[in-house]
Amino acid sequence: MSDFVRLTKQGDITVITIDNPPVNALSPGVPEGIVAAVEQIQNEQSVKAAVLIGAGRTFVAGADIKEFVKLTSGQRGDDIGILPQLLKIEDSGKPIVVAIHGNALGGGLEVAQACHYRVAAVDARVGQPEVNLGIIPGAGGTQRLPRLVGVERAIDMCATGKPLKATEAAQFGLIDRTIEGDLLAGAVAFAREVAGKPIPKTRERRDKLGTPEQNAPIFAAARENARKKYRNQICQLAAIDAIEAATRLPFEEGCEEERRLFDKCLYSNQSKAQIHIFFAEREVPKIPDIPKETPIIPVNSVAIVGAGTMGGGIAMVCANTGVPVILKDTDQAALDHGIGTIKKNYDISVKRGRFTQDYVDERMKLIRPTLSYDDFAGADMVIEAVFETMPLKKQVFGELDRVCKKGAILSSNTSTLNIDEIAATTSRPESVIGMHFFSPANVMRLLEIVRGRRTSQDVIATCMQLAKKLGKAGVLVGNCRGFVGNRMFLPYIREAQFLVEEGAAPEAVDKALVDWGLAMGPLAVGDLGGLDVAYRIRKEYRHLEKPGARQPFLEDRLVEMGRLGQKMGAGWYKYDAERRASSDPEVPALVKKWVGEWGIAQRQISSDEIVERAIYSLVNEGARILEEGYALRAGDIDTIYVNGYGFPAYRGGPMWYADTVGLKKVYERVAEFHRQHGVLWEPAPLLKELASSGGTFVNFQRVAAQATD
Ligand code: T1G
Repeated sequence: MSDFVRLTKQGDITVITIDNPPVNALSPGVPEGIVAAVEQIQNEQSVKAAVLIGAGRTFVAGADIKEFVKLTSGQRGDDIGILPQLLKIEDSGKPIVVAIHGNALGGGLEVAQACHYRVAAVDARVGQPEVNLGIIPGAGGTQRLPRLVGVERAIDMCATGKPLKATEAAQFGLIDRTIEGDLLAGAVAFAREVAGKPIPKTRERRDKLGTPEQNAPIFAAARENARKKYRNQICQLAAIDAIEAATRLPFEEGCEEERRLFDKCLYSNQSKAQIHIFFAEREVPKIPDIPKETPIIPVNSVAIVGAGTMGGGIAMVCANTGVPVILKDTDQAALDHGIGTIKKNYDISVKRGRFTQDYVDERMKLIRPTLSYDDFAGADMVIEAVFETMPLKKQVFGELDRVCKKGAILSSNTSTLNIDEIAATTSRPESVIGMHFFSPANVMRLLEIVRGRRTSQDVIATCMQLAKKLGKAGVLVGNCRGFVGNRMFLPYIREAQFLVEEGAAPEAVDKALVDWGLAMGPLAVGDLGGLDVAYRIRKEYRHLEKPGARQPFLEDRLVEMGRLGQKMGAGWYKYDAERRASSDPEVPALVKKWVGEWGIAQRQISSDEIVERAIYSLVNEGARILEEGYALRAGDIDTIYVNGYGFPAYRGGPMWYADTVGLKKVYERVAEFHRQHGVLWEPAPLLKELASSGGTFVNFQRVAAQATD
C-alpha cells in the first residue's frame, strides 16, 4: 500500500485512512494509494463496504497546491489530473462511505463526491475554494456537485469559494448524515447499513440538473453578479461556464470542458498571483531569528486603553475569540459611547445574520468597562489605542509600567509613532511591541506587528500566534516611520494628488485604479479616513522630507477650508446623508484656481500613466523597505497590501505585480519619472540592482535580519 494510505479492518468493513500531514493534500501518491486500496477490497469476499477517512486534524484539504507551482513554472510536465482515479473509486463494486472531519476542500470534496455516501462530523466544513487560488475545481467537482446539490447551490459554492458547515451541506443533500461524537464508529455503522444495497453513482444522476429553460436565468444572473463582484477576474466566470457544461453535456464531455477551463485559469497570471498570496500568507509567521520552540506567553485576558473607534473594534476582535477584555477610557461618557458603539456594531451583525443574539450577549459579557488602571493589574496583555500623539502615548505607557504585572505584554496600536521611543518610557522595553490594527479593527484582516529594538523573542512569537487566534493576517514589520503599509501609502496618495495637480480629474485618478483592480481609489480612501489625518502626518513629518522635494498641496487646501472628507460631507467628493459619494463641481474649480496660482501646466494624463505612477510609487518604496530590512520578505509586503489596503489578490500584491511586469521595465519607468518629477522618484537601489541582475523581489533574501535604524 502507498506511504500515504493504510488499510485496517472493522469486521466486514475496511477502513481506508489517508495520512499525509499536515492537511492530507492529494500529493503525488495519495490518489494512487486510495485507488489501490479500493481495488484491493474488490477481491476480498469478507469485505462488505469501506470507509475512507483522513488521519490527523482534517480530511483532504485539496490538491497539493505546491504541485501547481511546479507545473506552471515548468518544474514538472506530467498530468496532475485525478479524474481517472475518482472514476475508479466511483466504479467500486462495494460501497465507499467517506467520513469527513475538519475540512473537505477542493479536491478533497471532489474525492468525497466520487464516493457513494458522505458522512461528516457536525463541525466539519466542505467547500470548493479553488477561486481563492484563481482556478476552478478540476477533478469533476463542477460536474458532480450540481448533480448532488442542484445548479444554483453549485454555482454559489464554486463561484464564491465559501465552504459550508456540514449541517448546511446535509440540508442540500451533499452530506448523507452528520455524526456527533465518534466519527469513525458512526461511519462504519452507516457503511453496514448501506452494504448490499444498489450503489449510487453521482455521475449518473441528472435529476437536479434542471432544464435549459429553468437554468438560463440562473446562469445569466450568476454571470452578471460575478462580473460586478469579481471585476476583471476570470475564474468565477469559468466556474459558471463549467457548471453550465454539466447541464448540457454528458459527464465525460463535461469533464473535458471543465479541464479546458481549469487549464486556462491555472496558467493565468491571476492564478499565479493568488497562489503566491496563499503561500505568502503562510510564510509570514515564520521569523528567521525566532525559533519555532520560542516560549509563548499565555494571553487569557486583554486590557485596552481607549474606547474609541479602534479600541472598540479591537475589544470586539478579542471578545469574538472568547478572550475577556477590560476596556478603559478617561470618563464615563466616553466609556458609555464606546460600549454603545460596540453594541451597535454587534446589532448590525445580528441583523445581517452573521451572529445570533445569544452569541452577541455572550460577547458583551466578556467586555468589562472601567475608568481605573488598577483593573489592569491582572491583564496578560494591554493594547493601547488612544489619540495618536507621542506625549499622550508616553503618559499612558508610564501608567501601564506602574500597574501591569511582570511579564505582561504592553502593546500600542499606533500607526505612525516610534515604538522604541514609547518603549523607552517604561522599565521593560522588552515587553513593548506595536500591534497596528486597521480600521474597522473587527473587519480588517491585517495586523502589523511592530518589532522594537528591545522587543523580546517570546513577546514577538506570542503576538504572531495571537494574530492567528484573532483571525488576523499578522505580519512582523520593523520600526520605521509609517512601518510598512502606511510608509508605502504616503508616496502613493502623494502621487495621486500630483496627478490631479497636473490635470487629471480626481474621479479619473480613482477610476483608473479601481478599474485596474483596487477596491477603492486613493482620493476616496482619503475621504473615508479623513483628509485631516494625512494632513497632520504631512505637517508633523514635513521636516524629514528630502530637500527640494515637491510637496502636494491640494489636500492641505481642502483641509484648510474644512473639506475633511466623508465625516464632513465633503472632501474630494461630496457625500449625502448615507455617505454616498458624488462628484462636486466645486472641486475642479478650486483645483483650477490653486494650480493656476502655482502655474502648474495642465495636460491630458492617460489612465496607464495614472496606474503606473500610483503603483510604482508603492513598489519603489517597498523596495527600500525590503533592502532596509523593515519587511522580511516581498511576500510580507504583498500580504499587507492585499489584506489591509484593498490591493487585488489576483495581482499578487505590489511586489509580486512588479515581478510580473518585469523589474527592468518597472525600473525604466521609475527612472523616467525621476527625470520628469524629481527626487521623490529616485529609484530604490534594490530595484536598480535587481533590474540589472534580472532578479525578482520574491526571490530577494536580505542578508542581515531587521535593521535597527
Ligand atoms: N496544498 C499544499 N499545502 C497545503 C494545502 C494544499 N492544498 N493546504 C494547506 N497546505 C499547507 C500550508 O501551506 C501550511 O504549510 C500547512 O499546510 C498548514 O496550512 C483538484 C484544483 C485547510 C483551511 O484551497 O485553506 O483542490 O506553512 O497554515 O490555518 O479541483 O490550509 O506549515 O509549511 O493554512 O489550519 C483547494 C487550502 C486546492 C485549501 C487549514 N484547497 N488550504 O488551515 O493551516 S485546489 C484549498 C486551506 C484543488 C481540485 C483543485 C487551509 C486549511 P506550512 P494552514 P490552517
